[in-house]
Amino acid sequence: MRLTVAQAVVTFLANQWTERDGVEQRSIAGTFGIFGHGNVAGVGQALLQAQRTGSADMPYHLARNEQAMVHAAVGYARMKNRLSAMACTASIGPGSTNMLTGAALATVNRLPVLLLPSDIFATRVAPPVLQELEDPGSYDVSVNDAFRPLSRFFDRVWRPEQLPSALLGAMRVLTDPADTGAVTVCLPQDVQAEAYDFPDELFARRVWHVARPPAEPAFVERAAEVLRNATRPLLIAGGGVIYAEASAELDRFARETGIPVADTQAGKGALSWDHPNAVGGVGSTGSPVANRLARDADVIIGVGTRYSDFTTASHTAFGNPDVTFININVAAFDAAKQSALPIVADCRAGLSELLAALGGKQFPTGYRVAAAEWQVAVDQAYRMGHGPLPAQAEVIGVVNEACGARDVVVQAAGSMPGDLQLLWRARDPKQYHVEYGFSCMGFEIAGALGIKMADPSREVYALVGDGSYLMMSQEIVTAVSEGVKLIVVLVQNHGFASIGALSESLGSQRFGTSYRYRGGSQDYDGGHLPVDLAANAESLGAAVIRCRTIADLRDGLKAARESDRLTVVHIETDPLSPVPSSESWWDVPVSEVSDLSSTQDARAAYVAAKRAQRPYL
Ligand SMILES: Cc1ncc(C[n+]2csc(CCOP(=O)(O)OP(=O)(O)O)c2C)c(N)n1
Ligand SMILES: [Mg+2]
Repeated sequence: MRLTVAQAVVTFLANQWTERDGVEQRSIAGTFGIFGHGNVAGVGQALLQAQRTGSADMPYHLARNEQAMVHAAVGYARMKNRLSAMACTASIGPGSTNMLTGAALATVNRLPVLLLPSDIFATRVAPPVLQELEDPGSYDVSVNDAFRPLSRFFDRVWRPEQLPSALLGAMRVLTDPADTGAVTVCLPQDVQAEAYDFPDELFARRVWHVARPPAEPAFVERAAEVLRNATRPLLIAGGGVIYAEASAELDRFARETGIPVADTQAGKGALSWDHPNAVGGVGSTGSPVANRLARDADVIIGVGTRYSDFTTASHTAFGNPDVTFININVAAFDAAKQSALPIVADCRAGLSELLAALGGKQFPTGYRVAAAEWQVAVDQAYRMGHGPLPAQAEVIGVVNEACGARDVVVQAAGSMPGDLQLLWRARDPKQYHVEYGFSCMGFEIAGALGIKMADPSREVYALVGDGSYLMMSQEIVTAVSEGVKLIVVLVQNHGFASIGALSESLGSQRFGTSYRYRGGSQDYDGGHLPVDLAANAESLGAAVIRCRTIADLRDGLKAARESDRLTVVHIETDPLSPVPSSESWWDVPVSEVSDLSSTQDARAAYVAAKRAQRPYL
């Protein structure tokens, strides 16, 4: 088939399918993009031709910012449990480098996205092309080399002959649950438009089977032996449980063994909050119930978790001197963490096999009393009646109660991820979407767009801090133009409640964390700025509801749900409002020497806290 390289890419991608458990879906369901001279006549022409002639089914979605379009693609892939993803086409130079943060975010979160940055001329007839880096020491280096460490697969197609192997390599990594992340195929500007006689077989319908690898029986037997001799095990459910759709197996495992189940940010919702074995989040922003269980546990069963420092409370969460780990993970890299007994397997398969090998072993369920008491504390936080401005915990409570069981909440950075992990009651494995691998400010609205595109049957709530909103809110315009309805809850607290509190706890006196006029001192201690984010959202095409009180918010959310327009619900909260303690810690180093007494005090507390840190060797 004589096609340009770009036409071949589009035709190939339209014919890739993913299959797991007998269900087939499109591997690459569509393409986000922003055109410039690097892709308008190559990939752009190919997408146009596909639409006009019907030669390939590849919907195109015009984004407003390249970083944000990768966030949208990530939201899409996570909602699809990594079985379907989106491609992103960007122009050369800044269009492509704008995708770097999104690439890192995808790879950190182990979520598939296909990035197609445009690249410098392969033929080098008139260098430098507009926006070319020019490395005097190497003519084949371009800005796109910055994608290499951020991508799980990286290739550059200097010649059309290389395209088949590049595309097949890309698909292999995109569809491998152990290896997936950002996949980058750079397309030089001239090569995109170059024609070549591609073999017909390249464009045949291809189905990528997504495996559920079973565990090595010897490892399961050894893990069962360890567990049979345990007295206080705790299971930690990570995002892998949700991606493997293993909630039913986890439920069975928990009910039949009695073992309590804590969750990570990515794993929240793997079991419903009111499951008899659920004890809430574990780690720095986890529930005190889970953290007390973690402190004493003799065996930790980590299922589908990458053990971020928030999960391990920077290696202070597990205090039993004899604690050992059993990890079930599809990725050998994660299964081996904490010197664990590694069960390298699909979470669903691994849980079933381990349960069968346990032979009916049961553990005491006394923790249920504390878990029930904790829920009373959550209720109180939801209704604390804080004033004069409401507390963020109350906002979370109202959104939680407004949400139907299948609705989705989206967040990524600021003080909300911690408050949400502590207080949110998730009822469905796909309800809680907090991007906390990269915790990237600005993910929320763009991510919500991709989530809603992946499952239009669900109401999607993006909770956005004022800092995140100012960093990246322009995808409101994309959502409006695509007819995608979102509910954006915009929480205005005039700066960084999160880093402000962190700064204070580390002796840095909230320096440089508030959005105010530069006042008399050297910090921003003047009045509030004349910034009206609600008006800003309105100007981007959103319907806006301004709320002053929690009662207003309840009414506002009801109106937003009933509307078919993207609606921004704006509320101001008290950045200093309290939440219950997690009884946990997070390692953020404090200056060892300082002339400030606040830093000296924080350093002393830091040194004391670090004593609880363990290597888990
Ligand atoms: C892109 C990016 N830059 C910086 C940070 C560091 N950071 C984490 S939270 C935060 C402040 C967030 O402010 P806001 O969205 O208003 O949330 P709040 O803390 O007020 O809840 C910053 C700067 C980050 N996570 N992401
Ligand atoms: Mg804020």
